[in-house]
Amino acid sequence: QEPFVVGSKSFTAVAINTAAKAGEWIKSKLGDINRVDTKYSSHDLVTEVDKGSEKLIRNLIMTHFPDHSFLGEEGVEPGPEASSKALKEVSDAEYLWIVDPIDGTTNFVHGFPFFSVSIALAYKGEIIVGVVYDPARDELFVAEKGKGAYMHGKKTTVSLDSKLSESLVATGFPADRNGALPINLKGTLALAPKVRNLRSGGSAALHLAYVAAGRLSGFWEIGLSAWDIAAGALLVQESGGKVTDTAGKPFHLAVRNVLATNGQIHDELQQKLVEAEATGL
Ligand code: 2AM
Ligand code: CA
Ligand code: CA
Ligand code: CA
Repeated sequence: QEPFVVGSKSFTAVAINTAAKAGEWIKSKLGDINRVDTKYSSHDLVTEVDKGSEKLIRNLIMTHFPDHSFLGEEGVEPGPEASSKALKEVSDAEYLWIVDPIDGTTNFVHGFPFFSVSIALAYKGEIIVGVVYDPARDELFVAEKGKGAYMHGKKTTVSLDSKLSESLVATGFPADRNGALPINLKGTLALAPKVRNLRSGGSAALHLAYVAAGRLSGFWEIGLSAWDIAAGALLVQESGGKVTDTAGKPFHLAVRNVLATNGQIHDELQQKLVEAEATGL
């Protein structure tokens, strides 16, 4: 069976249209938020726009593919245990849509224009379509397993940097201030002097798209969930890059600590992260 198409409906076309519609709606709500709620902690925010975007995405996808399964961030209880459990519950789905309705909610709330819509489709546990849309810049990143990755029809390829000292690298500071943040800070401390410079934009999905497009040579973040990473991981792989967990193990949907690079700097970056974790702050 051809996994990309059922009948005449292209999964990728639906993913693109849905991400574009959701993104446009989100953009129209920028600066027009009535209420911000906290989820797990005061660092973990959610708005009506997150929920509305997920509802819009879910409705569109389920209208096209009613027998597919759907995993969206706002349909899951907050916290790392709940997100792992939710992924397990849908792990035997044939077709599973994995959706982050706004990746970068903190940015969205503050009017910092770096956030995205992330939509991935997995077939028997393997990601086959990944779409990340940045509505603020109207940039659309699309990948299909085995068919490459594109930004508005132009093939994306990872950067050629082979030295950390010539690499622009991004990370994300985890919302979990007790476990994950100190680990990330050790990595940050170890890498900041080694790389050309560090960035932290606040949308894991968009950082992964930037690695795919060669704008960043590497990205790592710990304490993420499948909806943050799924689409972006395929973008990086299909652009010639490498995705593992921060321990260097192969990427899969349950990975929470992600390292994505152009391939060239992967082992060195990974080694530095491992060394850093073993040191004290
Ligand atoms: P979100 O905006 O969809 O919540 C910021 O470093 C990145 O971490 C964003 O991609 C953000 O996604 C993600 N993230 C994962 N878990 C989070 C949490 N509990 N609180 C805030 N951001 C989180
Ligand atoms: Ca969130
Ligand atoms: Ca997210
Ligand atoms: Ca989100």
